[in-house]
Amino acid sequence: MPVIRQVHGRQIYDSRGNPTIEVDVVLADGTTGRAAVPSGASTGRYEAVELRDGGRAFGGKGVSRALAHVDGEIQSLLVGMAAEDQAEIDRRLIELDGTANKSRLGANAVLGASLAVARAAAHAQHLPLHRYLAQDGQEATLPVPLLNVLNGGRHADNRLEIQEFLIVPHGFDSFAEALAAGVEVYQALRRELVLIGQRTAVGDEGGFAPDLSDDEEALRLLLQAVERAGYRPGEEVSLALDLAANEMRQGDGYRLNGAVLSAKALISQLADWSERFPLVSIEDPMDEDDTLGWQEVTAALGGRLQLIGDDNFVTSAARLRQGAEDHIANAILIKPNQVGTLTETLTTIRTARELGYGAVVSHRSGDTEDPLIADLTVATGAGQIKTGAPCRQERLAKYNRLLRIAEQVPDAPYAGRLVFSQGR
Ligand code: 2PG
Ligand code: MG
Repeated sequence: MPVIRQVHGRQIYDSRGNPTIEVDVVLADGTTGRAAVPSGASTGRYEAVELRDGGRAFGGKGVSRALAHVDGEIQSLLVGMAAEDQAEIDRRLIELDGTANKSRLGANAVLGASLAVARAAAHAQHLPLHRYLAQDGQEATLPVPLLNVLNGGRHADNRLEIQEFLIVPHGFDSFAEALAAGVEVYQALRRELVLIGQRTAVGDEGGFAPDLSDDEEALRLLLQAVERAGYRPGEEVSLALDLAANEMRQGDGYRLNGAVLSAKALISQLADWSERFPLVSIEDPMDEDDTLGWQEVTAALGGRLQLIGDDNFVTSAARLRQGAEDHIANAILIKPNQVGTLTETLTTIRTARELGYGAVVSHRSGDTEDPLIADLTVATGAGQIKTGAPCRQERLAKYNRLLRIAEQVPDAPYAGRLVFSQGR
């Protein structure tokens, strides 16, 4: 395998029009690998740190300091190393940074380099990235898409407190059929919104952002859209939520529909919804630091719903292990930029499997045309991907990439019935 000859970062712009980083890695024989870094809005306090410039330009979101690290220290470290030594490269990157949260070099700088190295190595081996990333013995699996079709919270300028209302087309035989169903439900939802005189403008993740004030009405609309599109709710298409409850926190409680609920009252509300709607999964039902609330919601609903930890686990294997000890959640959201290297991301997915936790690979609300998480999801057999509505090309880049991958691995199973048995 040819060694790394050059590492170069450039400023590009993400789907919200904020600067972000793209990195090119060039090997001695001219083979290249490129990767771009996404960026969140409802970020967890424990995430690895994006290095931003501060100051006036781009509202402080410039990335010139992070880029200087890519072309400087990171390039000096990586030149001469073998691109296929991913684990060693990531170990050295972590060491070079020297902080617990990658705040010196910036997790954006480190992740861009880490991912671009993997792409270069895959190209050098003439393998599609999902094949190159496949871990020993891990069979490719096409994931269930969790499509965020109604946006609220920090992702839209409406009154919905809950950040994401998702549809989950699990009851199908292939990824292509499942995605097609997701697309049809999305279009049916648009027609429903027009009928009730709501706007059909979309939020950051391509979901509609109608000016509803009642979060339950959003669930009703989703259910109606599933039915109008001709699918059986709960059997073919189910529903999911991401509360992103950090953002709903008010004092000791949670803001919902103009009231402030205790954790207990919020859990009753979620339990009630899970009986009246075909809900299969709830992400971040509690604040990242509300361990007690998390324990209560897991005890109450963890037996029948997937409960995903995002802001509390931040793709960290150590935080996930702690969560398992505390009996919190039964699944983890996987966002490579929350942790900062590819190797740590893979380790966390493996840890989830060992602990019997589900793993849902995820985009960020600010994302790019880079579809890398599609390959990551297939390669690791994670079984679920959350990458927005079937709208806005930075979201479709991932879904479309999965359609192409599905043709390359015709024998790979679709995870739908494996992950969600009927209604779970
Ligand atoms: C989330 C993500 C992605 P953000 O909360 O799960 O949907 O949002 O990237 O803003 O953290
Ligand atoms: Mg989330």
